[in-house]
Amino acid sequence: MTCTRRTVLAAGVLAAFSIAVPTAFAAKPLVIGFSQVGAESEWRTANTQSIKDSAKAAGVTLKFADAQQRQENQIKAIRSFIAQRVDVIAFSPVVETGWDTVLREAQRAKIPVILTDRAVNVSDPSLYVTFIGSDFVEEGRRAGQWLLERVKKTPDATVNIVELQGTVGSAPALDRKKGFAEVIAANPKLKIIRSQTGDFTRAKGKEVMEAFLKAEGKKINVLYAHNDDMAIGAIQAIEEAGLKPGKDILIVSIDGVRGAFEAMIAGKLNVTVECNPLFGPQLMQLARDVADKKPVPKRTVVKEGVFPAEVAAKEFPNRKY
Ligand code: GYE
Repeated sequence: MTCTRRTVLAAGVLAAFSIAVPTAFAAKPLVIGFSQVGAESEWRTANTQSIKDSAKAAGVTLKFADAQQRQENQIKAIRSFIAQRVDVIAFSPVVETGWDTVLREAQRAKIPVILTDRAVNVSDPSLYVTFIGSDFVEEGRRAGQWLLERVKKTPDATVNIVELQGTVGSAPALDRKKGFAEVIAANPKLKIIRSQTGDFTRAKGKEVMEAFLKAEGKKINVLYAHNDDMAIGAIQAIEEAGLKPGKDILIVSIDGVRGAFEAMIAGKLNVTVECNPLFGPQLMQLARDVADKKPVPKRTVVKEGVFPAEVAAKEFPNRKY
C-alpha cells in the first residue's frame, strides 16, 4: 500500500516534472537590443530592413532603437537594453570615440556587445566581442583607384577634386577619406581643393555642393562623395548650376544603392564602390553564437565590388538594395 502510494506519488512528481521540464527549459527566444544610427541614407534603410527581416526569420526578439544620428541617443538606448537585461546588444556606432563608459557598463552587466557596420576607437578591445561590417579604407582606395585609371586617359589635365565627407568622426568618413587620399597621392596632378562634411544625407550633399560650386565654379573636375546619397544631392546642385554631372564633373561615390545605379544609367554618376548593408542574417548567426559562448572571429568583413557606369544597366536587375 505504502509502496503503491509512493509509486503513485513518484509518478505524480515525475508527471509534474515532465510537464514542467519542457516549459522551464524550452529555448527562450534570443533577445537582441539593437541601436541603429538613424535613417540618413538609402544604405541605412536597407540595413535596417535586413536586420529586422532576418530577426523575424530567425525567431529573434529584436528591440530596435533609432538614434537619429546622435550619440547620446545611442548611449541612452544601450543603457535601456542593459536595464532590460537583453541577451545581446548590437549597435552601429555613429562616431568612433566616446564609448568606453557605456561599454564598460554592458561588460559589468555581462551582456555581450556586437558592433555592426561602424567601428569604435576604445582603449580596451575586450569591451566588445566582435565586429561585422565593411573595410572602409579599402572602399576609399577602390574609389581612388578608379579615378587614377580614369585620368590616365587625359594625362595632361589638372584634376581638381572636391570631397563630400560623411558624418564627422564616423568610421566610414575617416576611413574613406584616408584610403582615397593614400591612393591618389600616386599622381600629383590629383588635388583635393575642398573637403567638407555632408553628413551622409542628400539634403546636406546638395547644400555643400552648392557652396563648392559657388567658391570654385568650373575649376571643379571631380566630386568624390563618401556615399551615394550625398552624390545624388550634389548631382541636383550641379544641374541647377547649369553643368552636366558625370561629364563636366566626374562623380565617384560609395554604397552601390539603387539610386546610384539609376544615376549611372542616366549618365550622371560615373562609378559607385559597393558597401553591402545586407548582413542581417550573418548578424543573427553571430548573436546566437555569442549568446551560446561559441568562439567568433573578432572581425567579419563583408564582400564587396566596384560598379562603373558601363555595367550599370546590366547589373541593375541584380541589385538587392
Ligand atoms: O555608407 C552611408 C551611411 O556606415 C557604411 O552610413 C555606413 C554608411 C553608408 O549613412 O550611406
